[in-house]
Amino acid sequence: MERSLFKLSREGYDDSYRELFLLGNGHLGYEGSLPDEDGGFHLVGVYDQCGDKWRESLNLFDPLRLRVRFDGREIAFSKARLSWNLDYRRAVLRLRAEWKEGVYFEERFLSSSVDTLLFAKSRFRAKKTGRLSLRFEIEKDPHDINGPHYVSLAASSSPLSLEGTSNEGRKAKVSLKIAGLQGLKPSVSEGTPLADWEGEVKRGEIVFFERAAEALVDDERPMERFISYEDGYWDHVSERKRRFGFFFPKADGESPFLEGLYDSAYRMSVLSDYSRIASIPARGVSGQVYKGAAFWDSEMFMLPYFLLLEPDEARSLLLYRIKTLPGALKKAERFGYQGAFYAWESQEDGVERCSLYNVTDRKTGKGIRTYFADKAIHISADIVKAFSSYYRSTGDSSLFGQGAVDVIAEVFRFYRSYASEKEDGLFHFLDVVGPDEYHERVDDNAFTNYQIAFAFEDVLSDLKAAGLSIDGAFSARGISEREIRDFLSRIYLPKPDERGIIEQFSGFYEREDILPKELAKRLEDPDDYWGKYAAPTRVNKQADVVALLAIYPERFPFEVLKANYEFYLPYTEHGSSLSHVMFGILAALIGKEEEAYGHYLSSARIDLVGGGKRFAGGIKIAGSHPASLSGSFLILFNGFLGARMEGERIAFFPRLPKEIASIRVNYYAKGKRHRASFERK
Ligand code: IFM
Repeated sequence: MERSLFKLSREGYDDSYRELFLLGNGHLGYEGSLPDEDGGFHLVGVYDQCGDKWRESLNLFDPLRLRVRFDGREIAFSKARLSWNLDYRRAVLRLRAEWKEGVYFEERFLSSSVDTLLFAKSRFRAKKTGRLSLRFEIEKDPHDINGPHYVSLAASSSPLSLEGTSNEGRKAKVSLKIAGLQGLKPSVSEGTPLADWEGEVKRGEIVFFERAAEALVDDERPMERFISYEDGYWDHVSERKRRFGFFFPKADGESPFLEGLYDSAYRMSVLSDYSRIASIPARGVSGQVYKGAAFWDSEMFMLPYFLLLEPDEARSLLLYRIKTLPGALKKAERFGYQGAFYAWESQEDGVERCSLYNVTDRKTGKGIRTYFADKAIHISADIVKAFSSYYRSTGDSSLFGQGAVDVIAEVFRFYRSYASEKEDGLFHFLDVVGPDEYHERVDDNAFTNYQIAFAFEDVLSDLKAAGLSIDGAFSARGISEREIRDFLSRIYLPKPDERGIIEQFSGFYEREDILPKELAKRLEDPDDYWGKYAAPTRVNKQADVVALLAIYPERFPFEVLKANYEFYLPYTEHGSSLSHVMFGILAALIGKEEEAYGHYLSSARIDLVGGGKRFAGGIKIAGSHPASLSGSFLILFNGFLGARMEGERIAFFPRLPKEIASIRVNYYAKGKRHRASFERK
């Protein structure tokens, strides 16, 4: 294997580099922007609402803004010959910019050991003798989607810092220290903290400098001493090695496979920060798209990844759901139900942030009524399933005693209040949205009904296995084990028909039988919201029944897995990046390795090739895709390697596609680290 696969190199610049060369440490994200252009410094877990716009995560002031002048003339980075190089394992970005006047080199990283610090080390080598001027700034206008978020700013030149107070009264402060230059002149100009340096440079002379920036929220305390780049670097690199060395498997095979493998490992490694209890936003640390909120992506896609590679992060994702139970209780009340109805778009407090008009019409700019917030009820069962997966994978039952049982009991109360008992004596879930969001307000969505039944069955047996009495755990809410079991046994579960196909929801077969390619012709603009057109048809946004089968393959016969994969694939638009993950896992399980490999590449390389939709109607949805990236590892692990939990260990039944020659994966099972190697025969 070539060592260069651990690096991502590109020449030139386009706007997509902001995402391609994104740095992160779970708490912060920093875009791969040019030093003299708007940079993005994103914060996870702190939100703000400006007027009646959507509440979204806060962006911070960019402390690495640098303007270069030579002999009095600005030399812009966009005019330079540029080379970029991202070291995946170290999460260190190097930028080289060359003009006729000189060569600039910058190396930057967001610290993994102290998650509030950003470092940069630079040098300028003059190609001519002349006067070099450098202006360092803390940029005061972060580019927001639904801002502005700061109602007041306080700038200081000593130390260089900028503090903003948000609409909601949160304080965010970014400070900058510059080392290595004599005669720096700090000042504040029109509210921007800056520092100027000027000097004569001879041809061949090199000017060195370093910057350390700190981003603090509210009463977080600043570091007491200046940390040099060198010290910061080695702390960061050793922390990366300790925590994330495990994320990078050793592999051999075709380049697209290896590129996807390492790019996705890198992007997953910049998301975890279990020192804080927060979930991972659907767009990771890449900013405000989807309001910086967490979705079911965390439990159904990312959690299984972290269970294998960093169980502490998986635990943190679940602690976040325990912490946000009050928000889920409020949401249920708001919509007239009991118990816990978790938010479809969840921020730090678990309050539902998904708007009832969550998509806008591209042409008119008007909101389109969507039913994700009030009808995507599977989210609560997804969370119950995640508690079960955590226990089964780690063997750690401590979460049950730390609030998980309350979550499970309240979610049960929610479903009991939502269900409709019909003449057949069964409980039906009517008027819901399943994973395929193009079909809203449908009855008995198969994924939803099965997920509720299976997640509870699994978690009840986990509670038993952990030695907890179910009656004891639920009695405070007046719920008995008999009652739960009776409810579960009477949930309507749509059975496979004679062809083995499970109807996605009741009445699916009556919808217009048309394929996505044909439907696409009805769109006025390729970025139109598909839901408008797909609803009366069989066209699916993403895996739905297929998701159910990929999550619970052992519960269905092989013929059913195969029949549904083949039936639903042609109808699926893959309008969500989540879709290929579930199709990929299932394809591998039914022996279609080559098709699975296609789904694998679509998932693993999505950020590398700038895949995925950039707009849904008038709403920007671009950014990083952690559910898809983590899911690609699940296609590999559960699909190609055929991993299955057997008692205390994971057993493998590998079937590698021809593009993968060999692979050595690391993983956790029951709290212990393991390694397994596979070679294609
Ligand atoms: O959670 C997903 C949803 O299933 C499809 N739209 C995007 C969301 C965030 O990734």
